[in-house]
Amino acid sequence: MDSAVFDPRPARADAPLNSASKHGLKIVIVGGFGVGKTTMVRAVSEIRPLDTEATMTNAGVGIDDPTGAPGKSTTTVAFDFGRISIDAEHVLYLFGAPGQERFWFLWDRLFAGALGAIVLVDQRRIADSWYAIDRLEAQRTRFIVACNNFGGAFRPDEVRDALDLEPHVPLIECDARSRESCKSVLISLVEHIYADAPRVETA
Ligand SMILES: Nc1nc2c(ncn2[C@@H]2O[C@H](COP(=O)(O)OP(=O)(O)OP(=O)(O)O)[C@@H](O)[C@H]2O)c(=O)[nH]1
Ligand SMILES: [Mg+2]
Repeated sequence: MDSAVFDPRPARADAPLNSASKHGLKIVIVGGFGVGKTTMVRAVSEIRPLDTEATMTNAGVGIDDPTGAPGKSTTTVAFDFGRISIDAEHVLYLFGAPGQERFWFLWDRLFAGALGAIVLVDQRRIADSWYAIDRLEAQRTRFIVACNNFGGAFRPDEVRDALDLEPHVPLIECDARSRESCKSVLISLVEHIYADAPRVETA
């Protein structure tokens, strides 16, 4: 086995859900085609994720737009699903959205009941992220923006301006291939949700 891709986690497909689990929290990873959504779910899930990758064939010519990620041969046609147990009672469920425009109608359904969302951005194709941000704002779903490391050269304030992000929305950098980096993104999202949540006054 290639040591660079060796995963020390034990048999992920066999990681059963803790029987004491009571609270499921849903997080959605969304963004344009080929920004790394499936890669992120795969990197951070404790179970072997469910994915719905289909080979991109000539049948998609003129319908799908593969130009943003020319080396990519498969695309998500429904969604990715992964899981992270936080403690004995709390579990995060991760849903990776499909990126091709013809599947965007699924996004609003995926956002339903979500605690929050991560908008993954490839700095070389910032405009591909506009629709995701638009939908999340329309749905009033809290989100953060994570710039995946494809080697873009813009400063964070330039990306923020290009996305017309509200000042309170965090913008961070990540590498969707790295489990540690994905964990940091999830922690940033949860911190943002916590900071942004209305406070309940206790007597
Ligand atoms: N250089 C670099 N490549 C990455 C990174 N993250 C993902 N990739 C690669 O980019 C490609 C796209 O990854 P996917 O995870 O399939 O992208 P996606 O957003 O799920 O794509 P769709 O579901 O088809 O929209 C894959 O070949 C990944 O290996 C990254 O951080 N840096
Ligand atoms: Mg995908």
